[in-house]
Amino acid sequence: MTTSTETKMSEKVTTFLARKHGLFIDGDWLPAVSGKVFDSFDPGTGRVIAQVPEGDAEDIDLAVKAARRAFEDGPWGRMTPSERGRLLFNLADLVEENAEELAELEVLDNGKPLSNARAADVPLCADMFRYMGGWATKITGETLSISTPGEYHAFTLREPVGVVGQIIPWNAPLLILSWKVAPALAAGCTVVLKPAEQTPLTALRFGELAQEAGIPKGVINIITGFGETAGAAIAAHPDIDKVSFTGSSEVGRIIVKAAAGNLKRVSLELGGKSPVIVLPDADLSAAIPGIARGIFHNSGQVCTAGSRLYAHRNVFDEIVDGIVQQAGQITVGHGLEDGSQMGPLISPVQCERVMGYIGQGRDAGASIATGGARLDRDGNFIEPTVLVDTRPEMSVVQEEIFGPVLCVMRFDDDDLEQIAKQANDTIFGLAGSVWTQNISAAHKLVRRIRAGRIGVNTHGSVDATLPTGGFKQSGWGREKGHDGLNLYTEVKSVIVSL
Ligand code: TXE
Repeated sequence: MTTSTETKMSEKVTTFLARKHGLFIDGDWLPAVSGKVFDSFDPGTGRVIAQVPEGDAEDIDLAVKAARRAFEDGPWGRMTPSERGRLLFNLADLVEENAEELAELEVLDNGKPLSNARAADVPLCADMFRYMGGWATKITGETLSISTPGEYHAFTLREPVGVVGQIIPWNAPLLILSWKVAPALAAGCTVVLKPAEQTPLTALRFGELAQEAGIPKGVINIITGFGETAGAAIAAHPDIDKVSFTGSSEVGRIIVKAAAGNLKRVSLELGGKSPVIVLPDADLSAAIPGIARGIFHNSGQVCTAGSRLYAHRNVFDEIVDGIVQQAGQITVGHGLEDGSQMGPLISPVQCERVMGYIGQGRDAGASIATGGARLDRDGNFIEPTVLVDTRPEMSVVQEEIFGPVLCVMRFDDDDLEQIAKQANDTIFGLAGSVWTQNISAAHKLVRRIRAGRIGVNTHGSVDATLPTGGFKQSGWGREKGHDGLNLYTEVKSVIVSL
């Protein structure tokens, strides 16, 4: 029997899912050395949609050797920056040419609504390759004014870090892949990438597009597999020069320890608990939908989600009513269903985790203004949820829930220092937003909030130019923008005696 979602799948996607998939190593598609495979599930139905190889340490080692050869022996290292840039442009074009297939695969793998994958994930992935392709020809050092001019000529070079390991999560698989692969390639590095075990499919399709784009063999290697095996092997591998990780803070710490073995460079994009501050003069007609989008987009599975709302007493009731109303209007459904605006959570485990937090909040005295329950259907669906009467010490306010759950708190005075203090009162520092028409208050708060990205009258954007990353325990380094490129270069000082 075919289901309504299966009938909506295009022929291309159906054929891709049914294929025997391989690990992408040195330009070839290979089974795992162990011969093992694992299932990939559609989070909107809970059904198995594909099987992929279960790579582990042995496969990672083969991939690292291929990446090392490609880095040292060429042709990658001998290509001109403009040739490298052109290959990235080719990749961007191919992502666009195959946009519909990639969007559909992303929906089946991750659960997000097709409209979101079409409007955001896929075009932003193409943008990222084009943006970083442009940087390939603009990687420069500096001429230095050394203290004994005339006797020395001193300058810096920016060189590729080398072989990089990249471990990505499941919440925006294709987009986060682009944030890591595009700058690495622009800088001249070679890559061993591990997608999350929940979402291996768009990475595998991307590997085929990389081949079609003309990226030389060994430059990009893609190993599907689990975190504790394949991921851990990347973090610990002695011949990987840098590891870039996006995921939980807990695993971030494990990566740091493993990377200490050969002191590889580490960049981390970890959890968040981003504050949203609404001052009494805010334009609520913009703030209410903006804040609702900021928490319910991608079912709240966004590291920068605005999950703690601080609203001034004068606007508190109107804001809460407005967001509750918005939440009630969101069509929750399978990502391929017509009109679906919010999909399922990634897995039954994530559903349990989020429901556990809602329960903890209720037990600690929070009230549920809307939502709070699972949907009575197959798949990992939870209603958009708003918790009020939350207090700073509650776990729902302190910890990353990574689901469609907003905690709302009220503040009574106009002291910006106090407001910033509350906003800063977690271990995280990834993002935040301020909603006000008072330009002076906005700028004061921007400087006081300790986070890597702040929106004013918007919760933010994932534009290729905007560096994103964390203060405090939200991570190390910034991805995207020029900073994102610099994560993949080493600075070399050169001094010439004249
Ligand atoms: O993440 P994990 P999980 C947060 C979010 C979520 C929580 C748990 O709060 O509820 O993490 O999600 C790989 N060595 N974020 O358990 O385990 C794993 O295979 C090396 C925030 O899914 O961190 C996957 O590829 N790698 C976040 C990736 O790490 C390991 C996005 C992420 O999985 C590993 C995702 C190990 N020992 C979750 N163990 C964000 N910042 O956007 C796992 N992995």
